[in-house]
Amino acid sequence: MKKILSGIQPSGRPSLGNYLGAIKPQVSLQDEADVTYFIADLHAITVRQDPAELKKRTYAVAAWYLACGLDPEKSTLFVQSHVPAHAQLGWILNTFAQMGELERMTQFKDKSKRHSHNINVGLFGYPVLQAADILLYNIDAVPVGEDQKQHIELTRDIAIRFNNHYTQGKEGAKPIFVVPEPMLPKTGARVKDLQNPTAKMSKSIDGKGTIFMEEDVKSIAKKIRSAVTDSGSTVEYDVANKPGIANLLEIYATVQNISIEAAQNEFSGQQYGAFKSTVADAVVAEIEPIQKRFNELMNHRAELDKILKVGAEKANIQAERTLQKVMRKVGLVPPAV
Ligand code: ATP
Ligand code: LTN
Repeated sequence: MKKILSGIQPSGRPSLGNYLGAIKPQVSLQDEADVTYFIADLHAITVRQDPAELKKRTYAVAAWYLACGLDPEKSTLFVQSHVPAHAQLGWILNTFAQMGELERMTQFKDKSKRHSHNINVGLFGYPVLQAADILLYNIDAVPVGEDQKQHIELTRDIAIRFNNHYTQGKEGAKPIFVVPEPMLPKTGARVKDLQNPTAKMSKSIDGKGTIFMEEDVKSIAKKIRSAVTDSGSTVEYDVANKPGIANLLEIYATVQNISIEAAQNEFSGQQYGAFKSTVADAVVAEIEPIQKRFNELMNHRAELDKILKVGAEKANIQAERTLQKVMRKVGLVPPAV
């Protein structure tokens, strides 16, 4: 079975874009692969966080994935800081990452601009910790958005460099790390802002164009019914000329698990008003039960703690195994057992 892993930063409230573009497809992978998801709290602190908020968001990410159907029996879900090997391998890999290559990382350049008062060493080394996250678990594929491709490339470079260093000239020596592939979303639901349908729906814009997963369903329906469309009257999938309608068709198709073509056929001859109401009802029907499960889980922290503990125990076993192997290769004396 293919081994898949991804990390989710516990920042902000998830939007419908995060759900349709990341959470839903990632959860569905559990039926075809051995999946591991973790909450990247150590990555989150590379920009200043409010401690109480960080704690709440960490639980919330776990609760969203579980509410969306992630099955802790089939998959592994844990908090990054609960598995010390991430930070430990991260340190060792720092010695295999070059300043020059980290300086070229687009995310580092962007974040240094946005947080110019706090360009800390952790922010610079962020991609090395990400490499450790992945390489600890012999991962084949990493489902990520386009923006993370560069980090996966770097992970591959570090893995190959490390493997070569410790196997070169050694007849029959096996590579230490599995070299992972990035896995870009197949269906590629790119949800657009409902008020500005040529821009992506972004969780950092709190307006009428963004739907938050936590939002009251009445408000969700209202936002969809007042989505910007165009002066025409036919429900057609035409991204260039009818971006608002195309966005709603994409949202509908993804929610219903049908093709865009099938969605378009369903609405042929319908008025925009009726179309938007049907999309609103479908989104609410999908989100409402998820919200209910989310709220239940958030009110039962002990339950969440238990699931995350089991997840960290599973992760620790594999992570420790890789860390010990790496320590031996490097020449660090492993602690006696
Ligand atoms: P921000 O708007 O603050 O930049 P974001 O909403 O893009 O944040 P991220 O934390 O960067 O959120 O992304 C988390 C995941 O959600 C990524 O895999 C990203 O590709 C996906 N995602 C985010 N927005 C959308 C969207 N509008 N449509 C589809 N997928 C999205
Ligand atoms: N950098 C990623 C989050 C992340 C991650 C990972 C993703 C941290 N560690 C390991 C995949 C694999 C982000 O900002 N989305």
